[in-house]
Amino acid sequence: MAIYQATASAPVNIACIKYWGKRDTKLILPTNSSLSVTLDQDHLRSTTTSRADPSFEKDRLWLNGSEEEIKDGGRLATCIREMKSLRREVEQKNPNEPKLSSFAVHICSRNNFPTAAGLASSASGFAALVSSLAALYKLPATPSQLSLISRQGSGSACRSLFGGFVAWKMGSASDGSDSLAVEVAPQSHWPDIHALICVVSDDKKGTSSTSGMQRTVETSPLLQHRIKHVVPERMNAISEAILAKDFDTFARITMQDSNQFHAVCLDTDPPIFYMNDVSRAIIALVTEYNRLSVENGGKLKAAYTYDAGPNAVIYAPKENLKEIISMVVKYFPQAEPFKDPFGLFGAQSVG
Ligand code: 2P0
Repeated sequence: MAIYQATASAPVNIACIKYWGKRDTKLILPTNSSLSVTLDQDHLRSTTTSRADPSFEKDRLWLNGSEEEIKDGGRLATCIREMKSLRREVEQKNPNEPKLSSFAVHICSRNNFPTAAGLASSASGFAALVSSLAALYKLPATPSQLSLISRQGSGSACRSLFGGFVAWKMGSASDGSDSLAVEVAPQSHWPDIHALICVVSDDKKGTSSTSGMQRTVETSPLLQHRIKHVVPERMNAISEAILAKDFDTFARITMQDSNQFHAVCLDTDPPIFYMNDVSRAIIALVTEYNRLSVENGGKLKAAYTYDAGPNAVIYAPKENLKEIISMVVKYFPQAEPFKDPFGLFGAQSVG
């Protein structure tokens, strides 16, 4: 008997221009475009296996070994439904193809990084889920087409369909058909850029991104300014900086955008705080490190960025990484060197 099964992986991505706010919460359409760097496929990633079988009674999903409920009309159900609908098109065109779209699927997903590290896993998770179903269903879809579906699982997941430097174009269509991810440049274009992840705290965050961003949309005047007057220019400028491999501009914009995202959180009513004192101390350290370089006629050497939590991601050219790690360990002496399967690319516990 034939076995219909496929496995795919997708890495975590870390935004330089932050997505924060939806104009359509059901279709997950953002209030601004965003841009991220997808980490290396060998490092932090989700791996998902999907299997279709006529004996399965219903769609089921296991995440890191525990079964998750697939709620009717929820994000998981939407992604699976959309993928089955693309499969149906394949079957209509090729009547010899097995009718996998009529079978239930069992999906098993694992992250190769500890969930306790406090790193967002929904981006890699939904990207891997959609990629594994695309492989199972032998879909002719491009990564951008698949990003339209992973976006409906979790907004940031659309960017993990590509490696390297990726933009999520917010689009303008009300059905979401042009709100998709595109490649700005592959990782091979600028392999010198590395990401150092500093795990400040592995506590679960107080305000989820999904609810936090909508409270910001409803209450923050600063978000309106950001959407109209800040992000469009930054998207162009950082894309140009990436294409020109201009780390100074890339770093400046990345830090400015992280700061504005957290300012917008503070401007929310009631305010949302994601960074803590250790996060702010790392900002001070990177700022001082850059200041010394610039004062000596050099350029920016590192860029911090923070998502919806206290953990720092530091982007830097490879030549600066050793210096940055020893600085972090020196100023945060409780830092335990992370058991680092990733070489220089991994995490450092500093909290
Ligand atoms: C980002 N974040 O661009 C921003 C920066 C957090 C801060 O994408 O509701 O988990 O699932 O679409 O994708 C977090 O938002 O939210 C996020 P949903 P998601 O990476």
